[in-house]
Amino acid sequence: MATKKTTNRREFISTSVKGGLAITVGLSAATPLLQSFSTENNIPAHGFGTGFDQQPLPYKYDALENVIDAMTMELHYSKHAAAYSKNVKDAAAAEKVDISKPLEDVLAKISSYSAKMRNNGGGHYNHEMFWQCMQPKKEGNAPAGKLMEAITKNFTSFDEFKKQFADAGKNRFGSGWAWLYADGARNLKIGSTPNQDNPLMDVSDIKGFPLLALDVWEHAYYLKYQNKRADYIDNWWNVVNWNYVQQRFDKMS
Ligand code: MN3
Repeated sequence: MATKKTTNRREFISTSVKGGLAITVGLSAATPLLQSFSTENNIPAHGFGTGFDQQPLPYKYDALENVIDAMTMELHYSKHAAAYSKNVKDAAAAEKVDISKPLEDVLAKISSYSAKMRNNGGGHYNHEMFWQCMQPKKEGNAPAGKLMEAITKNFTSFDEFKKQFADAGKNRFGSGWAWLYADGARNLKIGSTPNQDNPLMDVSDIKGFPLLALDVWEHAYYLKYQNKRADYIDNWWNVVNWNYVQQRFDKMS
C-alpha cells in the first residue's frame, strides 16, 4: 500500500469503496454495516482537507440570517468548532495519530482512543460537515435526481423523510445530532447520536456513511430560538445544501 501513496487519493478511495461495498453486500446480511467503510482506507473522503484544521466557512456569518443569526454562526464556527479542531490536534499529538491520514480512519476505531479524541474528533468532523450541509436560503429547496429517488424509495416521500429526520432531532434528549446516513448497501436511514458521536464511529448505535448532519446542541440555536428547538429544525430546511448531500451520496457509488 505504501507504494500507492503518490497515486490520486480520490481515485484510490473510490475504487476501494466499490470493492468494499461489493464484499460487504456479497457476504451476508449479518455483516456489520460499517465494515465497508472501516477497513483500511475504504472510507469515502470527506474532502475537508488534512491535518484536522478547520476549512474556511463556505459563506459569511450572516449568510443564513432568518434561519441562523450571524452571532450564532460566528460563535459556533470561531469558538465552539475551533475548539474541537484544536483539541483533536492536541489529542492526535498525544496519541501518536498521523494527521495526514483521513479523520474517518480514527473515527472508525474510536473505541481504541481517548474520550478526548472521541469528543473532539467527532466534534471536528461533524461541524466541518455541518457547514457544508448548509447554504443561503433558496425557495423550493429540495433534493433532485438519484438522491431524491433514494429518499422516496426509502421513506415513501420527501415530506415523510423530513418529518422523520426532524423528529430524530427534536427527540434527541440533551445535546447531539440528527443524521441521514447510508448503510453498506446504500439504503438511506435516519437516526441521532448523543454528544459529538457520529455514524462513522465503532461505538455508535447507528452505523453508516453520514450524508446530512443537523446540530441540535443548544449552542446551535439558543440565541435566536431559545428553548424552541422544533422551530429551529423546521426553519433549517430552507438552508440545506442538497447538492452537497448528493455529492456525498455519489462518493458511495
Ligand atoms: Mn455545534
